[in-house]
Amino acid sequence: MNQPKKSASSPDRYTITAALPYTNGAIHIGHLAGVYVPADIYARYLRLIGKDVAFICGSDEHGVPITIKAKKEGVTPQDIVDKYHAIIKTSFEDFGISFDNYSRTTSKIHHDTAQEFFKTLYDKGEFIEETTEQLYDEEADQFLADRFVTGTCPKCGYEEAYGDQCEKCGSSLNATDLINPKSAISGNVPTLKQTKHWFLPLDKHEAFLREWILEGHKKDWKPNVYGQVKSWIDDGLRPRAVTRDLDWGIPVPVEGADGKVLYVWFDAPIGYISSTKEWAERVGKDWEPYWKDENTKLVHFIGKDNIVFHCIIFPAMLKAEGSYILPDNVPANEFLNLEGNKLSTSKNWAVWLPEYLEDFPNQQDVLRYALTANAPETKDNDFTWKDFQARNNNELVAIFGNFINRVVVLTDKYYNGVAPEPSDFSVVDEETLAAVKAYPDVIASSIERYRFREASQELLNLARLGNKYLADEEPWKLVKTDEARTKTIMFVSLQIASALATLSEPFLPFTSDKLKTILNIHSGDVKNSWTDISSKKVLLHTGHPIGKAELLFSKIEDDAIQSQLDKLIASKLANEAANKKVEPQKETIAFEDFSKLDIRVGTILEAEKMPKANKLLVLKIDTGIDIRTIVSGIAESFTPEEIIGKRVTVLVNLAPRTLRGVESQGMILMTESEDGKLVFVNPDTSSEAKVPNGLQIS
Ligand code: B3M
Ligand code: ZN
Repeated sequence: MNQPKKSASSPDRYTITAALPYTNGAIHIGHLAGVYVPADIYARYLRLIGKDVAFICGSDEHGVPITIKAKKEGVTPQDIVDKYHAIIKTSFEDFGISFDNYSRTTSKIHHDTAQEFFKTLYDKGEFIEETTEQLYDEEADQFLADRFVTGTCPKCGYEEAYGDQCEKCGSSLNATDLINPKSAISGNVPTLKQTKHWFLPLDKHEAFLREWILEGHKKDWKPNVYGQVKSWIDDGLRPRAVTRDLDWGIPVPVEGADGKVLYVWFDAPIGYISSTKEWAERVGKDWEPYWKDENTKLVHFIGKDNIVFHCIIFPAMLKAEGSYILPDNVPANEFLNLEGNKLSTSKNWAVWLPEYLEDFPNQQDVLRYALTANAPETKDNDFTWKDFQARNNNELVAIFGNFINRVVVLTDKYYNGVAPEPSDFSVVDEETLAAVKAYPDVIASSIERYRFREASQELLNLARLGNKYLADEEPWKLVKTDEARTKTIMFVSLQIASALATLSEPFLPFTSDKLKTILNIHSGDVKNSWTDISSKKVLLHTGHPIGKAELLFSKIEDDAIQSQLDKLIASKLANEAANKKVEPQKETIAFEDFSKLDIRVGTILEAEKMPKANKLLVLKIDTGIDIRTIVSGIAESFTPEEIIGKRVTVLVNLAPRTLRGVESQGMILMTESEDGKLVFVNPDTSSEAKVPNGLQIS
């Protein structure tokens, strides 16, 4: 088959993929904000404008983290993936992520598809077969690659880089690149052992990647994505092993590959293809156009740590295979932090979706909205519970919900819930209706440029417009004096409410649904598409009956927010306690040794910084026997001013030592507090008594 050509016109068919989550834990807000909510907004929007969409995802069930977790818990990797696949799939359904198919990479269709793909490249001679020395853990009797090995990143010096990638600088690595490698299984220093593998020669595809991305997508790819890709290509691409010596994964389908499986990053992106096949089979479609027709637009939604795999390795695989289209865009997001700290599964610094739903039942849209309005689109961003509360109370409740509620309540009260007949439109009415008609294009333009934050704010602006219109026109005052004018105002307001019901769907699918039910526009001739809002004269006709008011959003009180913050603090403390490294007690000493110490209470008379030394203070101490100089290494914890006059405990018979040319005649006793701060061993300040020689211990 020939490499398909790229079409410039707006396509009718879209294949939208969202990164396949690793099946070793639940989904948290970082995943939702970075990948799944933006992908879902995009897919829902495209369906609303009538495009043919395949929105594809599934569980990534191979890879080292899963086997490590299984080992730790004493269960099989299959047990782990079965458990988390179910949890993750439910979370996506709960949050309205509208995948057309959610598959898993342990499925037969995926194993077959991935093996076939490998076999095609193998038969075409697209791999280099090579025996090289790889890291090996003698004790565990196992080769170490990917997350089985950590060490220092050769690019940025980060000390906990993995064998396939540095999470600090994003570089993709080979395990043997790591400086000071250490086995994640035993902690041992690995040895080297020969083994045969198949390599994809990325260097061979460099020219194509350069032309396709660096020249072809300079303008339309996000700067963060383009910049990362450019720096990798400029660094020079090297062959990359696509097989591993492991027993969990997809067997390498060629002779002489016993005990070897496909590298997880080789099989996982093929998961997009196999999941599309599974979907097509289920709904009776042909999968191939979704991956091979030049009129299909392929878009990968991912987090920034997956850029290299989606922009370099997978496209090189697709190109080498020859019959596939390439992604049109890879709108990767940056990372979301939580209350100022990096989200972390191992430190339990996260908001997990199942827990969120327990604490905020039926409030999926609030989280979707807060994460979209504050999405890490161009830089890392922080999620705070205060912001979440403000987005809900000040925007969803006070603006969107309030507008809808007033329209529905007043229509019910004045007209028994039936849309009234308007008379002449005023200039304001005409302007308002014209403004409403402009919104679909404004929001669409933001969505099509992957600016979901901006799009969500435009949606809110439409609700603002409605609120302002009602506040300015005051139908509740006019109803007593001008019946005709009141009807017109309510008619216009109902048009705005109707537009909101449709335009909110990509962002707030549950709310949109509820609103359509309230407005009774679920079906029939009043069901409006995205484009109808601009083109139809009337969205909701005179005489159309609507339902009763129902609150779309409710206020979130301070105590609900406080309890989330308390939860986070509790998990931080638990984590610190679990990781606390207490120095073991030193060797026992004899009383005779201790009694040699001459410890007295002194007073600091003077203190100044030692020139050119960050840590040292030069002190003048009144020891009760004399006034002497002591050099103390406490300058990073105390300023001279704050310790002058302080009573301190002094070891006076320590042999003098010269530090930076100053003779130090003794030592101030210090220790560390529970939280690791340097503190004085304080004499009892109420007593003027000198601590006797040898300290009375009884
Ligand atoms: N499983 C990595 C991740 O969750 C990964 C994505 C695969 S997409 C083909 O970060
Ligand atoms: Zn690095």
